[in-house]
Amino acid sequence: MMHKALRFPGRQRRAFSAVVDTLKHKIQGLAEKKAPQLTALRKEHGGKVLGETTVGQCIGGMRGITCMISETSLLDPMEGIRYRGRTLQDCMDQLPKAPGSKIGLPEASFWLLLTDEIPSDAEVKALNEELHKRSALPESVVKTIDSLPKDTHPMTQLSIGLLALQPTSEFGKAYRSGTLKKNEYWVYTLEDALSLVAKVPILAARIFRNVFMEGKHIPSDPSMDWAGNYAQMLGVSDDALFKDVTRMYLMLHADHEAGNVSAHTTHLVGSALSDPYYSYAAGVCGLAGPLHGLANQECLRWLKNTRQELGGKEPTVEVLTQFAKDTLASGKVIPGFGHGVLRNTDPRYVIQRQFAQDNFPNDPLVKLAEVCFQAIPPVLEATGKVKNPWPNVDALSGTCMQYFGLDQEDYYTVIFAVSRALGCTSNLVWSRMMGLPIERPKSVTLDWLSTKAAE
Ligand code: CMX
Repeated sequence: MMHKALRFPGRQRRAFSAVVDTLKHKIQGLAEKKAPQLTALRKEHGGKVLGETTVGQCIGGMRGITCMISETSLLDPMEGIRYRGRTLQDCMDQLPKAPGSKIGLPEASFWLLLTDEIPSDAEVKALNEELHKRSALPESVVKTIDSLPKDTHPMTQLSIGLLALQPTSEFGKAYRSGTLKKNEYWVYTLEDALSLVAKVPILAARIFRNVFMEGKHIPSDPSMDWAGNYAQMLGVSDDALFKDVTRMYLMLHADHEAGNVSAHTTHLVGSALSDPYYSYAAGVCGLAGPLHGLANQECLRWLKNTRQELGGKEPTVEVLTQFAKDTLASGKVIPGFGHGVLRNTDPRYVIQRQFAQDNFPNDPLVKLAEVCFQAIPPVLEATGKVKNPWPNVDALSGTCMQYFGLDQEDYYTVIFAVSRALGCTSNLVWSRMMGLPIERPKSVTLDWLSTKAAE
């Protein structure tokens, strides 16, 4: 059931600022428009077959099985992701921007994912002010993070930090109080989503400065936009373009429908009514896998190793072809290439490539990545098994960051996670709004499959 005509609880109403009220009314207004659609789908078309599940899909990671709802974005194999129907280039063009910047603000994409509306400049400003108000980390969380051994991987630290924040969950507290009604779940989920999004860059910057900058921290600047402030807290470059590259990174990685590992994990854990901190901490653990988000770390490592082996020689397609073949022969994947759904060059790669070409085309790693773009797809195609030999989002994100001095590749997936918080938490709000139930797909044994296959 899509929850409609919700009267916002009085005590919550007093606590919310005007911008949160605006967000709630926009989300609720959209939900009311969609409610008849959801009801009709459930009641009149619940038995409609969407496709057959094959033995191959059951063994093969459930590829292509349509079995989940994500309202925030939709992925087309050839065109790439659309946030609420807008391509990423539309988002770059249409979303409000920081003064002097050409990049659509990621926090504006958060608004878009939540409401299906491009926010006005004033709405984004108000949202930023609200996020700043919610951004302080409790002392207990600061202590937890500061006490971690510096060789703990930054992604491990991030998931620990998110779990350390869990006791602040408004959803968790309200649920425990025993008075929370089902049609109020989404309001408290939104409350947590906003606080989590507000705090995650502060937490992520603290981890960076603890691990790589001897624990010397840079205070948050409440006059700045969400991503620009994160960039200045990282403190690796005063170049205004570093803020832009961070904004671009955070806008492009925000959402990729709900079937990928991090989004699906967040969605699955949230379906048990675990609060957004539990759910997204789990999603971050999934993002930390080398076949998913960690590929950006692996990709830069691969490029750096390749450059070292080149020993100052100009990279050529022939040499890179051989390096790619050697990687495959050693049993490893080539990071930054291939995709579970996309069958074309990832538009997120295309936008980053354009940014690099416009701003620092002569950087040695950018030049190397360009040669990779020519050399690697034919090598992957020649294996005869890789379904998409083209570069994905992770092929260039690290290269763009290292140009500005952020060359600690072990940190790259944390930046991905700061961004993905936007999409994953927006999805949680909409899952609770739609009243989606606990997920429980069916698993079978090999013997069961063999019997079925023989029928
Ligand atoms: N290098 C080497 N082999 C690759 C490959 C790559 N970049 N991409 C796919 N393959 C291999 C697969 O490992 C698989 O081999 P086996 O049959 O021996 O197991 C075969 O080609 C078929 O795979 P596929 O159907 O084309 O791709 P999958 O849906 O199974 O996997 C992905 C998708 C992304 C995990 C895979 O392309 C890969 O490992 N890429 C490198 C890691 C990477 O960049 N991941 C980031 C993806 C984006 C993100 O989530 O952030």
